[in-house]
Amino acid sequence: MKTYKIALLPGDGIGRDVTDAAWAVLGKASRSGDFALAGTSYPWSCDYYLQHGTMMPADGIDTLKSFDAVLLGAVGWPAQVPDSVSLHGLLLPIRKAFVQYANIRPHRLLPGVPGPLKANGFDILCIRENTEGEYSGAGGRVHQGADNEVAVETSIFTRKGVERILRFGFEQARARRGKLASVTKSNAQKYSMVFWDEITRTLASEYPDVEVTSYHIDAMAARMVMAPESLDVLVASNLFGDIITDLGAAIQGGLGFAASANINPERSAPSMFEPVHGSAPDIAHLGIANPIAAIWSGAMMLDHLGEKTAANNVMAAIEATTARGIGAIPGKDKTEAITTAVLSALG
Ligand code: GGG
Repeated sequence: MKTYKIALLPGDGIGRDVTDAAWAVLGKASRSGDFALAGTSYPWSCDYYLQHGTMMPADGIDTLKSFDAVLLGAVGWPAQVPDSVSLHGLLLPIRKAFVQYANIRPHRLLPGVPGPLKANGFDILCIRENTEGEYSGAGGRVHQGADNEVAVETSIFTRKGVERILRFGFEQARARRGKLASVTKSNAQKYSMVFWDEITRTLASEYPDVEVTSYHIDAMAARMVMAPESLDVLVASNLFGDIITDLGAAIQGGLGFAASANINPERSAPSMFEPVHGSAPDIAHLGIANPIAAIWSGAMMLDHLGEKTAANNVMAAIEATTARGIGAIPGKDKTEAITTAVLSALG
């Protein structure tokens, strides 16, 4: 029997609540499949930072290398550690070190979930460039505290980075409904985003079966609200992808439903799976966080590991649960009740 080694990084706040829930569901899914999951949990988080001065140990990346996948909860506890420190100390270094350049975020309405829009027939796959762009971490500050203080943050777009994420998007569009929306702001950002548009046009000639449209990020935000059903696959830079996927989460009923996968498509290193939401300190450990986004992220992990039947079973159990109204309305059901319902729907 195949055993997959999974590194569990519950992180902060509700990350811990939802990772426990997802792990219970994945455990049951594996027991009915022909495989096992061996989890090792690491306490890397803002608590860890307060004790050690770093979000993870110096050999943290080396430690994770030996795993088949990473399942992460959430990162951040802004009352104690600035968000920029926690994000750049854990989540971003893992994505970069493991070349998880494709952040995949599916947005669709689960059965029973009352979305905020009238037009509910949508099924969008957002693909966010995950290793460079606006989150490259290149920049600096000078004259700190003085009147002439300056902060500079440079977005880095490489031909290799842009080409590979767009190619990934084209392949996803080809496997879905054949429509790719490339999202930039190339009227205002005349170097990086024009570069992105040029590469999109070049690659489009290799994918004549894919209908490509370029949108500016502001127009895309409006389209996602006004006509989400017109969209299929979206590809965007790190920052734009981060923003439009919170919008995607909102139109699918809330962040509690938004799953994500940080994929290394070449499989040269582990991929990482995490709900889109953050640590939500205001509701941490109250037992009211919706675990569906984390469980769905776990299903994406099973799919990536090649356990398609188990992944489909978990998705079917999530859908059966929300169809019964359990976990469908944000804030209505407890974490435990939703988890129990998904577990029992798994059979
Ligand atoms: N679930 C992961 C998490 O904590 N996300 C919070 C966040 O701010 N993420 C930023 C990002 O995805 O780049």
